[in-house]
Amino acid sequence: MARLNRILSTFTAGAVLLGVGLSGAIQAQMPTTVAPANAKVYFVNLVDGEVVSNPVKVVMGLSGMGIAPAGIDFPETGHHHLVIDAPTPPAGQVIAADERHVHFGKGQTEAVLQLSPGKHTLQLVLGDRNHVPHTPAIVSRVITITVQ
Ligand SMILES: [Cu+2]
Repeated sequence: MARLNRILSTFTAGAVLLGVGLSGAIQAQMPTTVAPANAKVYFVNLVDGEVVSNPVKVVMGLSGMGIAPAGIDFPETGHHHLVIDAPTPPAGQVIAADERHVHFGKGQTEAVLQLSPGKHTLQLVLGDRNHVPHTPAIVSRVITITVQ
């Protein structure tokens, strides 16, 4: 399986490089890591529409894959990213690192947030060792919470 993943990754990288060359696209495309089709990320302790208070605890769930710290090359693993009030990160690109895109590169599965009062959207996105979403992308549904 690991060997197949490597072959697929190499193929994808070649195809992407060709695409960049032809289109002159400015965005750097990264090779992506193949993920099992049944893998899922999900919010363990928050549901869509929930009303919460600060500090907001977020427990991040993963099934069908394992957690590995950023930088570790191991098949069928990744690390969590929490997207706050931002769209789903694009495929084939390094996930931004800013206040709206939080990386859990040590393999953390819980976070505690201070959010401004009002509505916020949250989404989980698994990233590979290079912080690039897998193929297919392992993303949770977008939930909206209200902070009192
Ligand atoms: Cu990351």
